[in-house]
Amino acid sequence: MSIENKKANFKSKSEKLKSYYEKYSLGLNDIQQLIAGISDFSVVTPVIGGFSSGKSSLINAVLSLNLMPVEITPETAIPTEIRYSPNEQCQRLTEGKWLAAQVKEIRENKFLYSDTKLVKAFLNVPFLKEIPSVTLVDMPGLDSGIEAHNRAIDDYLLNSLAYIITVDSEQGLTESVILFLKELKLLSVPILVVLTKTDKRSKSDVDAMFEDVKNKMEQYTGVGKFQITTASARKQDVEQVRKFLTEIQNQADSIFENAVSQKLNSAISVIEKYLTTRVNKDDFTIEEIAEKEKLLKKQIEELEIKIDKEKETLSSDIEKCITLAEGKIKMRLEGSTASIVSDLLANRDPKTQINSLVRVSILESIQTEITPRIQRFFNTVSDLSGIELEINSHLDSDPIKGKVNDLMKDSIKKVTPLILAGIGFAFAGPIGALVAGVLSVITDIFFEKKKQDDARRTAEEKVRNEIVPQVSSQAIASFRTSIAAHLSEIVDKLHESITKDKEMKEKALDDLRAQKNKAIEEQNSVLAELQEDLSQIQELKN
Ligand SMILES: Nc1nc2c(ncn2[C@@H]2O[C@H](COP(=O)(O)OP(=O)(O)O)[C@@H](O)[C@H]2O)c(=O)[nH]1
Ligand SMILES: [Mg+2]
Repeated sequence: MSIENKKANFKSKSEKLKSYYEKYSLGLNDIQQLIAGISDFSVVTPVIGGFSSGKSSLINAVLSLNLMPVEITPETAIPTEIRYSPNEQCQRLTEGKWLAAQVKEIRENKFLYSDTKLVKAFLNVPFLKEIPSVTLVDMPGLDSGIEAHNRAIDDYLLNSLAYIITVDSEQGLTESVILFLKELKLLSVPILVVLTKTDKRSKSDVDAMFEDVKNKMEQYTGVGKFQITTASARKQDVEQVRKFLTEIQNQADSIFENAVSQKLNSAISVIEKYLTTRVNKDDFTIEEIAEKEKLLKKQIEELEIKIDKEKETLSSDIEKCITLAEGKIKMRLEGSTASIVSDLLANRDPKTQINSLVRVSILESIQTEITPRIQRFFNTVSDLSGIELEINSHLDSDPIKGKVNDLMKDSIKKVTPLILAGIGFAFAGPIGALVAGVLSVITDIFFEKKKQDDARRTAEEKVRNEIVPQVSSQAIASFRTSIAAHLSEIVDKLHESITKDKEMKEKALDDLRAQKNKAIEEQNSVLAELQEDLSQIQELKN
């Protein structure tokens, strides 16, 4: 089945499910979100590499289209999403609003980065038509050194499902790309490394560079974690890149299906629970129902208290993780003193390097320490809710655990780039000033003859005694704030999801009582209808 058919299929199932939600007056939020996400789905694939490494030229060659401006200065590059649509149209995000744009304006690099943060081009060109579920993104250079660009890259870093990395075959892997690779190592997604501009070098030089980059990639991201190929935009030699994108298109199917069927099944289980409660409690007397309702309310109150207690444990656990993360950042920065010093001595701003070291440390801490603790919290809470709220034995084939797990994975995945982006931003100001200060001290000493050893020593001291401690403490402060804000968001979501479940049971009981009071003689036909709806809904399951 093609992905379009799958989308249509999921959409019609979800629409059907929605009509049942409406029929029984259940909240429509989740199901509406599910439906919207189905039509918008795309595998976002950014093209990432150093400034002038040939990203835009590669995209143009792959599309056989003169779309992206080439040879532009790093600070004018704007992230541009390119995707297939039968109806061509472009948009730009300017001062928070989406405005119409023209292909010509993109090509002529008419927008200013200062006010336009993102461009989207929906195009009808033959190759894009072959990869309708993939969104290519032309990114600013990794080493543009512009803080806002770092943030743009962060936004795509963990949200992307595939990556193309361009490496100039005349340059090889640069420091900024290596730093990025270390971040990528922690994710597992398809990666294609492209050695660009091969027409500029002899075949043997290209071969040697290919081996070198391949070995380094294996070292930084791991064997088997990437594909590598060569390309020349000038000679239109980009077949391997097209092949990679076509492979992504083929996988898009299963990526999409996984994500959507999980959500659809969890929406089904909500209404399933509601209808099952009504059907199974049908032979209860009105008094029995009232009693069950009372019990349920009491159990919900008790559960709230227990969840609050678990929240406290979680925040003290997270505090410990933050302390550990601070140690990690310090260690990483200290371990890189020599390379920060060499940046300073060469009068280069070490901010990109520092930023990336901090990001890697934080990402590692989120993945290896914070996530497992949140996981434990989620498990404990879902256990509590399972035991405490068990009303009737045939209700506890409860899919809540699976749902809680998905919810957690989903939340962490969404929140991580936000946390990382927040950190890059927070230490741009004061740390930027600190680094600039150190730079000027160093260059002053450095340019006095015979004082180069002094300069090195001074630089080392400044890095150890000023930059490392200040960067770590500031990064940690913003990490702490950021994690607190996002964590409460995640926890609230969990809370909501558990409460929703219980509310569903409450509502079922309530509606049931109303139904009893209304007309006992209508019972049989109502029951038949409920049972029919239930079996219809169960047939929607994947
Ligand atoms: N000879 C040759 N030059 C290329 C090729 N690809 C890009 N370039 C040149 O490299 C420079 C930077 O390319 P561009 O696509 O703007 O790089 P970006 O900054 O990574 O988007 C431009 O002068 C391009 O003409 C190629 O395949 N062969
Ligand atoms: Mg470019």
